[in-house]
Amino acid sequence: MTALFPVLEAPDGRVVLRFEGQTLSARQLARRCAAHLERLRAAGVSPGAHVGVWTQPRLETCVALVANAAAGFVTVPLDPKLGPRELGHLASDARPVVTLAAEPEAVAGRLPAPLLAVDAAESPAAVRWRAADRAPLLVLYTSGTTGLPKGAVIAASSVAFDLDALASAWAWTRDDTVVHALPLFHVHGLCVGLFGALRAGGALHWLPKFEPHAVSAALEARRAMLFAVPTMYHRLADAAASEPAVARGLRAARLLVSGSAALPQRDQARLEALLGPRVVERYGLTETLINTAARAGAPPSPGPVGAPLEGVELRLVDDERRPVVAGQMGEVAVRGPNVFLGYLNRPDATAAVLDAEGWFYTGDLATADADGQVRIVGRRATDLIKCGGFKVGAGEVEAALLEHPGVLEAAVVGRPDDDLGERIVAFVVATGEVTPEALIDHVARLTSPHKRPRAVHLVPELPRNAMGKVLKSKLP
Ligand code: MCA
Ligand code: AMP
Repeated sequence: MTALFPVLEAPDGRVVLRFEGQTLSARQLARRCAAHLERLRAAGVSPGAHVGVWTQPRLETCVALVANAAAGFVTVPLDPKLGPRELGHLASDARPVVTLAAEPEAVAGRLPAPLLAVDAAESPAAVRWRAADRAPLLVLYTSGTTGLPKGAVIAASSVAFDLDALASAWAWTRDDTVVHALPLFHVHGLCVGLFGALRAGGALHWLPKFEPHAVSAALEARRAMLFAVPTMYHRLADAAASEPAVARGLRAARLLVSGSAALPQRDQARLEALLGPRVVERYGLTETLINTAARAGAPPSPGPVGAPLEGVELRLVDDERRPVVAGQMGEVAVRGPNVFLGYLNRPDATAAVLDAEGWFYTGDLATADADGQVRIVGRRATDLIKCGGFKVGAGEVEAALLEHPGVLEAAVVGRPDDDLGERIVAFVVATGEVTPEALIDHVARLTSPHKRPRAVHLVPELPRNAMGKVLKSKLP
């Protein structure tokens, strides 16, 4: 079995990481990883332990994530903007034995586990890198329709398998630089972006904040590949329409890849008119990593998210989980080495989505062409909202609203939005004087700010059926 990042086994002087004018060669990265691992061992932490990593926008964050992955420490990535609600849950659920931060002072006291600094030290010590086996690599928290987020446990072998399949789909090699401006606490930015670039033996240029000029300049500098969510492509299309430099940078890219939510046809068409080549889409979930991808160089076909990756089985099923007749719409079920190990401490939730034969039920509705091209057409649960590529459970936002003393009842829905895909909208029955702005700020403080409603409507009552259940379809 091979190592997760072969590039660290015989590291050379080629640049593998770029961030804000700083670079690290493979050799420097390997030495920084070795120093990091010495630090963990000195703190009494052994491989297999849950280690929290605050994903602050710093080069050292990448080093901590790579070192943990390469040496068998199970990373629980922590969004520095997590609210007290999510943090409290995570501390008792994942129980990290230690947390790591490039800027410890910014997150001190936020979790009970001891906090270690990740610095720029290097060590010449030889490291035994882990094999990409079926043991846990990551615990990634993902929202459900109700309750608090669940920790999806991802095996190293799943990440290795999925990245190799993507590399083959996109002819991704050590000559490629990936550019992305995604957070490092989800599959897209962390697994596909950071780990993918290193597994291919190429480089990642990570931008701490999404900004069209910075993205296009980074693409142009190295004929790079761009990984981004549809909201970013929407904003890039706006910028490219009025600013030639942005269009030039995008045109120089070797491959533009969109994922995490549906790329609207309108933005796809705008980009094609401006740039020529189409943006390729791929489809995945936290629990399965990437399942399907449009192949680089394949003839353009608007709409589909591509065919299943090599080694991934995909079928469409009805409400009883029986395969649908060819050509009909059904729920996407997938099986393969990419599927996760289960939710941490939640056998009930795992059993609800993963059957005895290894099929994972995604909740996404799709159709498939005769040649296997998959087209995502909807979602079974209306209580899941994809806002800017972040999955947000309506129930989580409702629970946060109900913690405000001025809120009596709350119902949260996703509404179509040209920029965000879906916008989080709340309908609230208030007990007294409370403004929509105060409620938005309240949710942004209690949870991650991206879960905040973009609009709050104060209403005298919520529509309900005879049983008293809120009828979200009747909301204005
Ligand atoms: C705004 N902010 C606030 C408030 N309002 N802070 C406190 N209180 C408030 N009321 C802050 C935010 O924290 C943020 O700070 C800044 O203001 C702007 O926030 P926002 O308006 O939410 O940002 P945006 O412009 O709407 O962001 C768009 C985005 C973002 C950049 C596209 O949505 C994004 O990064 N999306 C990526 C999601 C992703 O990676 N998904 C992958 C999931 P600051 O600027 O400091 O941050 S993995 C997945 O889906 C599967 C596996 C797959 O297929 O990939
Ligand atoms: P997450 O749990 O954040 O990993 O989100 C996974 C969900 O994102 C999937 O179940 C889909 O609903 C959605 N998704 C990801 N990629 C795409 C895509 N290319 N097109 C449509 N939906 C997507």
